[in-house]
Amino acid sequence: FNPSVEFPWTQPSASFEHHVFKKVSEAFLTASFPGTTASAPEIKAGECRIGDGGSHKVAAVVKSAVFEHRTGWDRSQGPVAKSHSVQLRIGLMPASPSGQEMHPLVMAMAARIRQCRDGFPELNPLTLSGDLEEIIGTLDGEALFIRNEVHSCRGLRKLHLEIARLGLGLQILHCVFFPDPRFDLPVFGADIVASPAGISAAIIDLSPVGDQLPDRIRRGLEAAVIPAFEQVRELPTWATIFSPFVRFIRPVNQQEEDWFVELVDGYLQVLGDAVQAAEPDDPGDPSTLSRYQGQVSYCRQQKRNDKTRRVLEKAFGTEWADRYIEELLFDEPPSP
Ligand code: BLA
Repeated sequence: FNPSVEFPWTQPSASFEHHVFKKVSEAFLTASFPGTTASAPEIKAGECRIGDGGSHKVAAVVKSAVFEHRTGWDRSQGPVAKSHSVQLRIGLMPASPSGQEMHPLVMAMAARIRQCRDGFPELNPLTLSGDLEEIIGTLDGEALFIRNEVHSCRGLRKLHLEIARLGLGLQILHCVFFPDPRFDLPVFGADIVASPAGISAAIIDLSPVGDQLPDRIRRGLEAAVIPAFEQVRELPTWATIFSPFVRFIRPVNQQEEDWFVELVDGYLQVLGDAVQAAEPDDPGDPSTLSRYQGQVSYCRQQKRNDKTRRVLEKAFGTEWADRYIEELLFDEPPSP
C-alpha cells in the first residue's frame, strides 16, 4: 500500500477489479489500525476542552493548542519515537481542503444532508466548546482535518454532521441526528468511509429508541424503493440498535453512489415529515423516559465500534479520542 498513491476518484470505481479492490482495501485498513497505543497527548500550548461536560455549551476560550505525543511502535521498523502534532484553531484555516480532494460521494452526501437539514423547523446552529468546529493537524507530515456542524431543531436535540480526513487518505462522513426524548422520533445515522481504494462502507438507518420504529416512520420506510446494491455488507455484533431498514453496503460504481445519496434523501424526507408532525410529551412521561433510555443504549452500542476509536486514537491520541467520542460523537442526552 502506497499512501502517496493518486486518488482515483475521477475514474468510476467500477473499473477496479473486485479482488484488487478488496486486497487494497484490506491492506489499507490494516495499515490504518496498527496495534499502536498512543500515550496521552502532551498539551504544549493553550488547553483543549472538548465539551466542558457537554457539547452544546458556548465556551470558545481556546485559541490554539498543539498536541505532541509519541507513538511507540511502527509496523515496519519496530519501536520508534515518532511524534505528531495536532493544531486546533479558530477560523484561521480554510474549512476544508478544496472539494477536489474529497471523495465525490462524501461531498454529494454532505450537500444533500445539509439541504434536507436546512428545511427542518426551528433549526438553530449550536456552538461547540473547545473550538471543535475545525480540528486541523498533521500526522507524520500528512494533513488531518475534522469539520463539524452541529444544530438543534424542533424535535431533535442535536443534528451533527462531520467530515474528516484522518491520515492515509482516509475520509469519513459521519452524521447523526439525535431526537429530543420528549418526541416520538428515531435516530438518523449515516456513515461513509472512503480510502484511496474507494468507498469501503456506506451505512444509513433510522434507528428506533424503543422496541420498534414509530408507525409513521415504519410506513414511510416501507414505501421507500430499495435499490439493488451489489455488495451488501454484514453488520457487526454491536449493530443490534439498527432498524430492519438499515442499509450497509459497499457501492461498486457511480450509479450505486448516486442511488445511495437518493436513499439518504428518502430517509431524511421520512424523518422530516415526522418531525413536522410530532408533538412533545411531558419530560416526566413514561414514554419520554423510555425513549431517553433507548437513546442512551444507542450511544453505548455505537461506542463499541472499535474501528472508529482506533482511527481517532491513531490520529489524535487515546485521551483526546475518548473525549471526542464521549462528548461529541455519542454524548448521552441530558436526563429529561
Ligand atoms: C465502520 N467506521 C467504520 C470503519 C472506519 C470507521 C474506519 C471501517 C470501515 C470498513 O469497515 O470498511 C471510522 N467512522 C469512523 C470515524 C468516524 C466515523 C473515525 O463516523 C468519526 C469520526 N458509524 C457511525 C455511525 C454509524 C456507523 C453513525 O459513526 C451508523 C449509523 C456505522 N461504521 C459503522 C459500521 C461500520 C463502520 C456499522 C462497520 C463496522 C464493522 O464492520 O466492524
